[in-house]
Amino acid sequence: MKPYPADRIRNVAVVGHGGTGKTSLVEAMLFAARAIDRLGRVDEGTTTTDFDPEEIRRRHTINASLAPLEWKEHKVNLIDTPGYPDFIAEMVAPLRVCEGALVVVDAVAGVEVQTEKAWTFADEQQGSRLVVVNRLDRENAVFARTVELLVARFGKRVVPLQLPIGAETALRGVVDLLQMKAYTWTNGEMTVEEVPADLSAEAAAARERLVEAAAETDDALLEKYLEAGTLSQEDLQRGLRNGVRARSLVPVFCAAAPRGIGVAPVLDAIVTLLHAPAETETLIGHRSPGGEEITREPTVEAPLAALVFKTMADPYVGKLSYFRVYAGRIISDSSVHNATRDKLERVGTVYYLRGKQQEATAQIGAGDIGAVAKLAETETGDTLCARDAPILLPPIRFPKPAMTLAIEPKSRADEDKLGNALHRLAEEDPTVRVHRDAELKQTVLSGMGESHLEIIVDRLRRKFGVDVTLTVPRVAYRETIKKKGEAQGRYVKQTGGRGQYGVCNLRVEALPHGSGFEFIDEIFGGSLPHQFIASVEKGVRKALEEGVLAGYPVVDLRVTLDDGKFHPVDSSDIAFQIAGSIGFKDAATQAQPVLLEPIMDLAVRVPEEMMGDIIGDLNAKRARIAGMEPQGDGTTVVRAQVPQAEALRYASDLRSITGGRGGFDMEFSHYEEVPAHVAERVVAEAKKQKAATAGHS
Ligand SMILES: Nc1nc2c(ncn2[C@@H]2O[C@H](COP(=O)(O)OP(=O)(O)O)[C@@H](O)[C@H]2O)c(=O)[nH]1
Ligand SMILES: [Mg+2]
Repeated sequence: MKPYPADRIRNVAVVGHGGTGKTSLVEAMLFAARAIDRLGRVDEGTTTTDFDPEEIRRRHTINASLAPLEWKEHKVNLIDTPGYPDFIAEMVAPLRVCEGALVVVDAVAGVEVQTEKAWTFADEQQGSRLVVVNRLDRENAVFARTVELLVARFGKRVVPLQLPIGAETALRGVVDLLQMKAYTWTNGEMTVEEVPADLSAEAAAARERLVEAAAETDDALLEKYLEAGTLSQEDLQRGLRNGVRARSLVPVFCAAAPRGIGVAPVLDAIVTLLHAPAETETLIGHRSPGGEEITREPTVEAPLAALVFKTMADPYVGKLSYFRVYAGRIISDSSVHNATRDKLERVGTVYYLRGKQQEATAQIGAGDIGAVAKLAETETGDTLCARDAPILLPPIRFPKPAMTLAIEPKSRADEDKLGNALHRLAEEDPTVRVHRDAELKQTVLSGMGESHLEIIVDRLRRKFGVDVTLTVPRVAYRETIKKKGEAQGRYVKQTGGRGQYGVCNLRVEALPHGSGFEFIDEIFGGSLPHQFIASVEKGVRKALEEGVLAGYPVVDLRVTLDDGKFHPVDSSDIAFQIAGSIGFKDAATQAQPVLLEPIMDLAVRVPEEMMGDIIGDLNAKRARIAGMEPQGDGTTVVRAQVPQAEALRYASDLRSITGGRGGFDMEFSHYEEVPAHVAERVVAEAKKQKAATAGHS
């Protein structure tokens, strides 16, 4: 593809709820623009942008992918994105690097959860948007009702720019309210016609609404409109464009993507209504994090400023970094400065990507999007720039992982490869975190939800040949004591040869939560030499690692050594360690040992009408509700403290209660005693586990 200057490029993220036809629309646009010569189908796994084996198998998008095309002397960089909350990172990043968004809505389902999320993220990025009401050829599809729903949710700035001709399977085309022309499609071929007579009154009324909306975008236009009662065609067009760019107007289009209906007019609108990278405001970055502000013009002559917005791990070619150039250009076989890491990067060949297809090019200039393989240091969100003109672009704000599961390798060979493979995958996906928990002897994987984590498991197998299973993570229980206890620890063996001799008297008592462990030496008159006192303490500390109740670490107690006996020949460090350990276990057993569990601070944000269900569910999870705060936007934040053991799958539970409308934040607060009936179960489980592992070895 030939290079395009920044005033002839349009970058557009195609976003919305899953199943609304985004991938089909992207495919249809590629086909309409002759960028591909065969129209692929999602249901056949043959589309350009759902090329990944996981996407083909699941029949839905998981990864953002690029789909550049040429339309009327312009280059349109479409980015197809997934519409599922688990893969939200793949929508957030494209919205960040595109000036515009196509929000695709299903003509039957209307505004859905991910439609709202996409809208909110587009608002945050201050992106212009066009709405496409797709799947209008389906049964029960009603354009007018979908528009009503959109207006009710997103306000009066949402205005139809088209009306459908025919409905459901009889859908034939669209009326363009700007040109007052009809476009119809037969076998994908478009014909321009007069507006059908039976639609002319409706079309006139809808056009009036559009003219009004366009007039309201600008005081001068409004004045003209109020004087003349209408707007000239040029003024209407200008008002529309300004409104879209200022985000005070969001035009709505009609489509049935697989049949080509409405596809070409959407491409026209992308070119005429959305702004070019060259028309964006001067780019602002920083010299260093939080440091001095610097600006950069969006031209190819300016020093380089580019943002890496996606990384793909590939076991063969290594990693592929997707970048958006804001200023200057990235040239094949050159070097650039990574301002985020303060490192020089060797750049090999740069590519244009279309789905999985790579096309090498000499350079990628301001406004355009491309990819490069094998950057050594660079990760998603990093800024690449000219070495002599450093600039740091604002990072991409990804949502925090919401769900954590433990990951277990199936075999020894899998275990060996796991660490590296996970590291590569975490590099690829900014919403994945991997953590090795030494205490619980497990590797935990955090992501956005269960299907996200399942996909990572698929990727481990397919890309790295590592087989693992996912399980609910273990909970880091603790043990403590509630009373005092006293015992003598004896380790005496004096039959033949070198003997063992160690005796110590220990007292244990509880300390307040959070105090940890104290060891007090109350030996008087040298009844034990110093070295053996240290041995006793060592033995006690070792015993603390595995409590008497269920084998969890013991905390918040004081152990006092007040007497002991030793033998001049048979006593040794090891004998006193063992005596200390035995003494501690006996004393602790008498001191009413109890189990402690981690308690989490939880904040859940949900629509008000779902509050009852949320609180009911939290009560069933042994939570304590701390408060409810209405947010003034129809949602309420519920604050609660909940035992971690009950909330390990909260991401899934919340999603099923709210249909994806809820969000939450959870973090560790403190440890608390486990209620007796729950503790019994945990202790029994721990004993079973221990017996099982003992049986294995
Ligand atoms: N009837 C009809 N089906 C469509 C239309 N667009 C997409 N589909 C189908 O809807 C399903 C989801 O489409 P897809 O493009 O994967 O949606 P995405 O999840 O938004 O990317 C697939 O089975 C498509 O064939 C349409 O305009 N009309
Ligand atoms: Mg898709």
